[in-house]
Amino acid sequence: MKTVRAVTAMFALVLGAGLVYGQTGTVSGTVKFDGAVPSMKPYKVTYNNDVCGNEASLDRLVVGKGGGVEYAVVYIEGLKSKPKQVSPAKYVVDQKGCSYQPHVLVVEHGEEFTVANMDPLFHNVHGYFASNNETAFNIAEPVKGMKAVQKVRKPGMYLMRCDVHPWMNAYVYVAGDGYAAATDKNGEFTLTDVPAGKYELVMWHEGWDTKDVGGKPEFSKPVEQTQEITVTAGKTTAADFTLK
Ligand SMILES: [Cu+2]
Repeated sequence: MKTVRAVTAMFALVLGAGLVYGQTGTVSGTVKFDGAVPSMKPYKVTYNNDVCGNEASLDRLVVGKGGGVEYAVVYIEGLKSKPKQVSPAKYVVDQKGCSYQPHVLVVEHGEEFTVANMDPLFHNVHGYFASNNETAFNIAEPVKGMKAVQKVRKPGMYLMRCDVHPWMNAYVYVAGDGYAAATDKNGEFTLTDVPAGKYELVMWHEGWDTKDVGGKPEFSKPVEQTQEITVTAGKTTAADFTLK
């Protein structure tokens, strides 16, 4: 076992491409909801019910066992780009049953992502810069099986909505430097290979208040929290956030 580790370490030294082995650490923690979780009213679907069902969840606040908040995005700002992974993940958002899956996607290094239509009906994927609500992209996907590849060069948060089904909403966070993660169903996140140093860690949550404006849900402002962290080489720094 020790030999394997030593060999792995040697390879990391050689393959690190300028990154000296041992000078990075991990940041890991949770986003939890404190107190009674507000109940989220489902959206009443009045057409395309055969595919979309009769009610749709807006997925604005998803809290699991123990209060863990899914779909928060945690990121570090102001780092140089993370070394590319050997085999980069494929980033895909499916439209299935008139819902985006996953609800929040983190795309690293400005890679492209794919939006796929798994439904036998027309979806129109309308992407907005979340910061100012201006259109970033607009893709019609009239047929089941259609896939559109999006290359987003500007890092930041994007909101996707469907022009046909107003309840459909999802977020894509394009992490320019690669140090970002979405929380899982336990509210947990992990950022790996972070160079040792002091940083501002940001937690972003979309916010959960909605207002019905002529049948289209309008969303409240996102919640953002920051904390200072110190990343130490070879260690894991704990960082927890609380929503209430
Ligand atoms: Cu749609």
